[in-house]
Amino acid sequence: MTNKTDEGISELREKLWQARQVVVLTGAGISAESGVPTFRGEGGLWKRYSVMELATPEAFSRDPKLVWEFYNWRRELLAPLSPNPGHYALAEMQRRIPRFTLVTQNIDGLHRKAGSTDVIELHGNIWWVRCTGCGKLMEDLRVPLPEMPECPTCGALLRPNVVWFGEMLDPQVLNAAYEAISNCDLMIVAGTSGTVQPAASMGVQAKRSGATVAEVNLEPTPYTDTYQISISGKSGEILPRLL
Ligand code: BV8
Ligand code: ZN
Repeated sequence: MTNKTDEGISELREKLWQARQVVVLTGAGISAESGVPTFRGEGGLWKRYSVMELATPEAFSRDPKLVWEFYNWRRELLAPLSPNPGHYALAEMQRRIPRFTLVTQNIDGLHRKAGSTDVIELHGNIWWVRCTGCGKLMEDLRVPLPEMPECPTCGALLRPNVVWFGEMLDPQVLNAAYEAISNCDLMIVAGTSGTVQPAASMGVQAKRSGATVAEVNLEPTPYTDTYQISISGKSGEILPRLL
């Protein structure tokens, strides 16, 4: 007897290979099976650190050393981790589906590591730093970074090139995401609790533009009843079964 998950997977697989344009939006849940702590789950970041306190421009201007300690801790944790079958399945999907856009809230860089290209990283990337003085952007894989890393060009303090709470997302990044979302006929929302805006509303926006939206998550989210398809389970197991 096929359970709800099997039914959901076969329904989604059929839609996926008929779709004209596909968008996938991922959150921390897609990296959980790689060993990356999610924000809200067991052992999640939110429990150990008040992310809302630390991932803000106010915290950085008040105590940049503490904020860098937080990001260096995450960089050290992330450095040895690898993509999981969920990341690889999305990279394979991109190779097989002509009009495919991957949008992620994650800053861990694991989608790129798995071979996905042109990933729309809504909240930036923890492996990139930006100069608070001259704005210079560069990838810096050193683990750990110096306590107060300085710009090689102008000597000013560097910051993680991520979007903090209360900060605007890069308008070009946001437009690229909305462009794909408003034109897709299928959107998969995988591994996100749907709590942080503006990413959380993207599935509803796709549905409003006529797309079928499928959610892949371990647990229900505030949007589960809104989406046409909802598959409960691990993204690392479900996404490869769509190929
Ligand atoms: C903006 C980068 C507006 C940094 C992140 C009050 C005060 C301040 C701000 C606000 C406020 N009220 C609302 C806001 C806006 C705020 C917001 O939405 N806050 C929320 C908390 C209420 N948003 C912002 O500030 C954004 N900017 O709105 O600007 C503006 C307007 C005008 C002028 C100025 C400004 C910027 C938000 C970006 C913040 N940066 N990350 C860093 O990481 O250090 S957010 C960060 O948290 C992530 O990127 C991600 O977006 C979010 C975590 O969510 P998830 O990814 O969903 O992870 P979570 O742990 O929650 O859930 C995991 C899910 O996976 C679960 O559902 C679980 O069941 C599932 N799962 C687990 N394992 C698996 C699985 N699923 C499948 N398989 C598995 N194996
Ligand atoms: Zn500089």
